[in-house]
Amino acid sequence: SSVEYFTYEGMPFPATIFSEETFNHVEKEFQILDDDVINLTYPKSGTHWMAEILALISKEGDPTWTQNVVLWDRSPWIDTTDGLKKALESPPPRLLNIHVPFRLFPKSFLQSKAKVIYTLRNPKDVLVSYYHFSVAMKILKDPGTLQEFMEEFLSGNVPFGSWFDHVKGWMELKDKPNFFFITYEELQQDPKGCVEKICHFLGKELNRQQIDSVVKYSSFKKMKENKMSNYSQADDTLMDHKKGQFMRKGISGDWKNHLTVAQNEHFDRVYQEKMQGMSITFPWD
Ligand code: PPS
Repeated sequence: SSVEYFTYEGMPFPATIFSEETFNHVEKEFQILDDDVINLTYPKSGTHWMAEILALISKEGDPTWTQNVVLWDRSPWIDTTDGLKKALESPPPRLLNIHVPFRLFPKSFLQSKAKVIYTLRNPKDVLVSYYHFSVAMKILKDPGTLQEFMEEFLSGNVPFGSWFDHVKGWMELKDKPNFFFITYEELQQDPKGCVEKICHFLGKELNRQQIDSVVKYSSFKKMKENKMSNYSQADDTLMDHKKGQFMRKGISGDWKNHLTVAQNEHFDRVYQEKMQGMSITFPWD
């Protein structure tokens, strides 16, 4: 299929939902408000999961909102043209999603008290998830084989660029008091403990029952059943629902079912080279 891409700051983007004008506006003009909560991720790292958790926390675990309003209306993606428009029309307090690297993030953040939650995921699982997503999304280029897509991914030639640059750029902020980072793997291992930590970070004290409800309704199973969160509402012009499901597997380590030994070794070499000097260790290291 012929899908039109444009290049912004060295990264390729489909022209259907992104634009240079939007990226520019987001970086230079968008006003982050002190009570904004920002869900920040590299694509396929748990954006929807965290968006569901944050929406449920904001309603003390009551699922009415998440079951009646589609996820991207509760928490617009401000780096898309439609999402930016929605965010600008939304009354505070806002929940906002964004995928951009630090250098393209709203500059107004630096003077604000807004809280940012950065979720990262094992990049091998990100690769596999991104690959399947690209197969099903009509607005993304046909990824070819996994081998071909892996090369593009490792060199950062995919929407939102290099996973390595994204993580390295954002990790510089890790000690800021209004920045919280968490991994998809920790969320899997201890969802309750993670929800408690997120509540604490947000200054939102929920009781035990409310915490349990957040965990329950943000589980993969519940989200897969919730048509407001499972992507089934995505327009046919965006996604070919016959070619794949957004709520695909929702597990850690699926890369083992997809990468060959040689591909895995190659990935490890690139990872080591790009991440050397990082002082943080991740659950997959
Ligand atoms: S996007 O398009 O960038 O916003 O995608 P994103 O939401 O970041 O990532 C999609 C992957 O997250 C999985 N997912 C979940 N895993 C566990 N629990 C819950 N509740 C959950 N919700 C979404 C989703 O299945 C995608 O991962 P894969 O590996 O493809 O299954």
